[in-house]
Amino acid sequence: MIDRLKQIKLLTVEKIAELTDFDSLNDLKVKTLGRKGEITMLLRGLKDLIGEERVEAGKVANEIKNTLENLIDRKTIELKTKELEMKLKDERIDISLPGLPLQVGRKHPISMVTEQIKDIFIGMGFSVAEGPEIESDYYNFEALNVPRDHPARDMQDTFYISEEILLRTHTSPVQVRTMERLAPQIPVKIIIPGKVYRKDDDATHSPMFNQVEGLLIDERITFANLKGTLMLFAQKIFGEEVRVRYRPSFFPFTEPSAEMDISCVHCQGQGCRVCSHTGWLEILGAGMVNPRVLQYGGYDPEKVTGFAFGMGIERIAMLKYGINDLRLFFDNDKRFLTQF
Ligand code: 2NM
Repeated sequence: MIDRLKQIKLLTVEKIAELTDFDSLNDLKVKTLGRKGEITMLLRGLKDLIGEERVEAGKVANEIKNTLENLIDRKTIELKTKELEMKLKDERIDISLPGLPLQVGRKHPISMVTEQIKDIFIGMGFSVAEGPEIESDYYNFEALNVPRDHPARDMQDTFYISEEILLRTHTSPVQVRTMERLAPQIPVKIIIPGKVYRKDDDATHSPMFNQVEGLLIDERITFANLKGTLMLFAQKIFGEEVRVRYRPSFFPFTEPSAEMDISCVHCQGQGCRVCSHTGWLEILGAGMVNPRVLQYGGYDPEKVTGFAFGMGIERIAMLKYGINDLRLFFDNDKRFLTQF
């Protein structure tokens, strides 16, 4: 029996050394030391032995049992440690790996130019006012001296929500609302930036675009005040060297009305493709506020006068930055937007 025990010991020690996984080690433990294991079975045979041999065999069997148990315990720890090491290696997070770059947005060129225009007029003492983009027919047309049968009200040009409600075609309704709110206080000195809507859509017209309009009402405001203010504006936004000229024009809400041109920013007035060989570029409309509009706003045209003007921001931005296609503003292409 002792020989058999020693044989089992040798074989088991060898197997333990070879094992690489936890489950097989457990199997081996059960097969050798378990309730029906080889050593346990042999120990049961002890009762058939007698005297010295029985004592000796019992001693050897217990020694071997202890040795094997120790070996298996040590192997268990060894395998568990290895397993943990593998798991840690697998789950390791490489904190030195560069992260995904955060895409930081930029100010849109239209917002940049809007802010520049606002800054210039704020510098001349104007306040900034804003108002609704969904307007009534009254504020968008009626109070601005655009009568019922005026072509500007045509379904072709305007987005109607109902007979009376529409998307504003200019920011002028905000001027009227501001006059109503302030009258008869003077001065009224405001600019209104904002989105406006017209029902056309081609290479040079978008159904939504941005405008800045301005209004100054006070005692004895003249066309000379208009000219000086807008010339200063042109030189601040396009550069000191720019020249301006005024041409007569017509708007229902101003009388007299004019359009202001600047000397071509591309050829300095020599004549080129950009200015259609005239040397001049139209940049805004303006005029003395029509007395009827002053009355609609609650002001007495016998006591005060005013000037007003309006410009398209996309057009100013295109001329300032040499952009040749209006649609670039609305495409959201970062290659374009990151150039400013
Ligand atoms: C323009 C041209 C001329 C204008 C007039 C008014 C108001 F409300 F005071 F009558 N606001 N804006 C005006 C005048 C706008 O845009 C080309």
